[in-house]
Formats: sequence, structure tokens, C-alpha cells
Amino acid sequence: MKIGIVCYPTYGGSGVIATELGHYLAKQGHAVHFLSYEQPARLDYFNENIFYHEVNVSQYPLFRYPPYELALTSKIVDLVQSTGLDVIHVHYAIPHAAAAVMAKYILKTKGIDLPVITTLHGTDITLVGKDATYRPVVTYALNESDGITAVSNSLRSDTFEQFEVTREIEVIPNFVDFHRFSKKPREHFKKAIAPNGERIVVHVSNFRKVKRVEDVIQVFSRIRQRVPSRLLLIGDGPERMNMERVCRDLGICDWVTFLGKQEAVEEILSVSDLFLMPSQTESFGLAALEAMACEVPVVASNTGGIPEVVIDGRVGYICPVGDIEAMAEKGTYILSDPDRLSNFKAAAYQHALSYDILQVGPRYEAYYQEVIHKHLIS
Ligand code: GMT
Repeated sequence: MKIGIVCYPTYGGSGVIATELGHYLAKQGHAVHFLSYEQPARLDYFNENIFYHEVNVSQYPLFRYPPYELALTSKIVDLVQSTGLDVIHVHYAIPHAAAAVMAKYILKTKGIDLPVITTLHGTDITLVGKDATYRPVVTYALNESDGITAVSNSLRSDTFEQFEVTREIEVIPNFVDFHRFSKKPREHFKKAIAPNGERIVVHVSNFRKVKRVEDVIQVFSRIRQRVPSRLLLIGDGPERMNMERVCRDLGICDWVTFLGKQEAVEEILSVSDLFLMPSQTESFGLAALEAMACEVPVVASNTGGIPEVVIDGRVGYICPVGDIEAMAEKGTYILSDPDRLSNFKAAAYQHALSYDILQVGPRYEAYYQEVIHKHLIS
């Protein structure tokens, strides 16, 4: 197949999933054409089946808001005419689904059929998408897509509850590439971070309000009172200064390290003992899955799609959103007994195996075939 993938190029989950899926599809022999405004972060090695097309938005003094959607639409139209894509798969509805649908109708006037598949990732529905600013366009773009997927049952339900969507939504969960993620712990690295054998607690995110990163610090400071431990924070974002202030207020700066944005999160996860994800809402929680793939148990909030991924009491625990005492208690319980910690680690890894890209990737391929087939006979 010839597949077009539209995604955000950033380290965020939707871009990561889109790029890893593209790598997988290319390995299966499909030609994969990426479209984005910048080279996606994980599009970091050569494959003869992968092509990258940068979307450039021309500037004009009149444009206070450069029209990216229009540039993307034109790029899709152009690409389809020159390569004959079989399907275009957009990740994150805003604005990608609307652009792809517009391209589809432009191509129709030229006698070309282009099936559009939209994958919903989270805030494109639960936060940004449902805002009145975008809702009519998102609703239209979803109904005019030829296929829709959501990364969890929870996100599928949210979409039906919050939008008048008339077509079926296929749930295809996120995944991990175990070639990348099951790195063996590097003992010398662990020693450098925790010289006295402390437990390593970790959090990865873009430090936005929705991640409740202050709770990460509060939970860690309580765990630390009972289990010698250190906190590693990976990522950056608008809440960082606030997090640093909370660390100062709690007097725990010596045990908290801000590592900034990291390419190889798997290297840090592989030496970690506990992952904290106290998010306000999370349609899936890819970072938690990646942690489990590195044998790291998770304490997370009971929200959105998290309970589908983090099996309570087996691979970690889920607690009510904002309940820092409960999270600290569960974290302490996991970390305070070496045998118990080993059991949680093993269970986390076993559970993550069911999200191997080698299992989930074929579901996308089958879905493409199904949508293309339905489109041909309609
Ligand atoms: O929706 C976002 O905040 C951005 C998005 C992303 O691009 O990082 O994250 C969402 O998609 C991820 C990949 O499917 C999911 O793992 C995240 O749970 C989801 N984030 C939220 O729902 C807040």
C-alpha cells in the first residue's frame, strides 16, 4: 500500500505513535509518506520506504494567522496526484482531519478517490475539540472521514458523548516497539543517579496543567519520607517553574533532578523503579505504557483510558485524581519491599507485551484494507 501519514512532529504521544506506526508499516513493505511542518522527532533513521514531505506555510503581511490547514490541504492534493496514495491517515483531529477531508473533495473534482482515516488521540476530543471554537469543524471532519479510530474505549465513548458522530469508531490501542523499549538497565548509570541504592521515581510529560505535575512532586515528597528515593523529571513545559518552586518550598531540591527533554527516554526508564502519572485526564497514557515496557510499575490517576492500560493492583495502582495521599501510599507500598517491587516490575513488563507493535500494527493494516475496500464499493 501507499500510505500518507499526517502528524505533529513533536515528542507528544500522537506524533510518537504516528511515527512508530510509519516505521512499522515501512518494514512491512508499504510506502509511507509523512506530512508535517517539521521532521517528526522519531523519524530519526533511514528507511527506503519512508518519505518525508514538509508543509511550508508562505508568509504574507496580511496573515496574522498563517493558514497551515490550507497549506497542508494543498500538499496532500499534490502528493496524491504525484504518488497515488491509497489512503491518508491523520493523527490528531485538529486541524489534520479537516485538511484531509478538504483534500479528499478537491481530489474528487479531479476524478481521484482518497479514503481518509482519522485517529483520535485525546485532547483533540476531550479538551480542545469540544470547545465551541472548533466543535462544528471537528464534527464535520469526523463524519466525512472514511474511518475513525480512537486509542481507547474511553476516548471512543467520550467522542460519541460529546460529538454527533454518525459513523463507527474502531478502538486500536497505542503500542510500543520492544526493539526500542526493552533496554536492559545500565547499572553504572543507575549508580550515578542513585549512589546509595535509592529507589528511582520518574515522570515524563510536557509539564502542562492537564498532567498535574505539582502532584508528582507532592507524591514524591511523601514517598521519600518513608523510602530513600530520588525523582527524575523528563520533559519541559509551562508548569516547570511552578514545579521548581514547589520543590524549594518542600525542601526536596537535592533529591529531584530536572532532566529536560530527552530523546532516549527508554534509557532513563530502564533504571527506574516507579512511574507517576497523576494526570487530570489522559485518553490512554502512552508514557505509562512505555514505562511498563521498561519494567517500571505505575501509580496513576483513575481517569480516561488509564484504567484500560494500568491494571490496578497488578502492574501498579490507580487512585482518584488529585488524591496525593493515596498515590504516595501506593507508591511507598510498591517500593518498600524488594520482592514486591520485583513482582510488580515483572507484571508490568508482561502486561506491556500485549501492546507490542507486532500485535497492534497488523490491526492498522487490516483497518486500512477494510476502509479502502468499503470506499471502493461505495
Ligand atoms: O492530547 C494531547 O494532549 C496530546 C496527545 C499528544 O499528542 O501527546 O496526547 C494524547 O495522545 C497520546 C497518544 O495517543 C495519549 O497517550 C495521551 O493520553 C493523550 N493525552 C491526553 O489525553 C491528555
